[in-house]
Amino acid sequence: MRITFCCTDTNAEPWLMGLRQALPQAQVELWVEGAAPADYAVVWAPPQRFVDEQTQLKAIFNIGAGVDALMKLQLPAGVPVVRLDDAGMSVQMAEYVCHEVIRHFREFDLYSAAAEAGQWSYRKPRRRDDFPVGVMGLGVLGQRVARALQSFEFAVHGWSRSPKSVPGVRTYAGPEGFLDFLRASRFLVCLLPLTPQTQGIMNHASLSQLQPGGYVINVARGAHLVDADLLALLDSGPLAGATLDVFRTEPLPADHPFWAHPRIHITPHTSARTLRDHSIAQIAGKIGQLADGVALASIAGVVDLPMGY
Ligand code: NDP
Ligand code: OXD
Repeated sequence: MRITFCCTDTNAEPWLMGLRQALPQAQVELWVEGAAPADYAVVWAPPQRFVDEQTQLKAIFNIGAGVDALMKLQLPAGVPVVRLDDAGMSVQMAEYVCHEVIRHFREFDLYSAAAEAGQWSYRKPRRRDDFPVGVMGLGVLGQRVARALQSFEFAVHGWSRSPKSVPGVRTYAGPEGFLDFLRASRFLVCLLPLTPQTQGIMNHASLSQLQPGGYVINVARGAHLVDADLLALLDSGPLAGATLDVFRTEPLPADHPFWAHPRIHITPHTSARTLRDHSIAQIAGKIGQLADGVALASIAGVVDLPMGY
């Protein structure tokens, strides 16, 4: 069995070593132009040339949860794409989102500023009920985040494409449920895949529907957000702040207004990192299953190509 590895912006060597250890029967090689055809590919944002050349693939494994970079390519018909299914990311995402929700709700930035000024000053406690959280996307990561927020007794609302039942979460689905979902939310957490339907979904019209003092947390993809609309709503008043982990251009350009905005918190696409060991174990397990003839339908993380996620 041959496995080809083609991951942009990734230190290949430890992945190659890990895959070789996990699949000793396989020949695992870094892709170079003109390489021999492989049975399986392990990729992150490969070039079109890669898929054009690798014509005998039985499956493509993406070393991330989001497949938007792959969906921009002309993929060969009939070759399944398998994305990471959690692989240690959901707990990181839960930590990150809870941290940001609690930091804002408890006004910890103001306490830090007071401490820096040597002031011992109390703030009036805010009512948790006034800070309902809306989670857009109730998949692997969204549901984990919703569960974590519930443990801090926040009211959690969730929105997905198809109707979902998630214990303790008030759920909404499809375009018809979107307005009610937004109106029920003060925090808005984006955990949607980037598809033609979700591109630019956080814009002036949608963000204006959040409850007063709305707070945006984007941990999905930069293109979900219309940057200028967020800035306008922060500066004109209805939105209180935003935490952004993902951007239309990454790294975020030095002259982007987000950097200097006093109510925008920025992290460098780090809310849930791909954990190499977890990911290799998951991918190797699935390659083993496919090689043993296990049906694709029973493998978690197979992408619905027409849906784009
Ligand atoms: P899933 O595929 O498990 O979940 C996606 C959810 O979004 C599903 O609930 C789905 O609905 C919903 N959805 C999709 N399209 C629509 C739509 N048009 N309208 C409403 N809801 C929609 O993905 P994950 O939870 O694993 O990951 C989500 C995203 O998080 C990834 O695509 C990636 O971009 C991002 N990510 C970011 C990371 C970071 O470090 N910042 C790390 C990892 C992932 P339904 O349930 O009906 O299918
Ligand atoms: C992912 C990411 O999609 O890290 O996994 O953004």
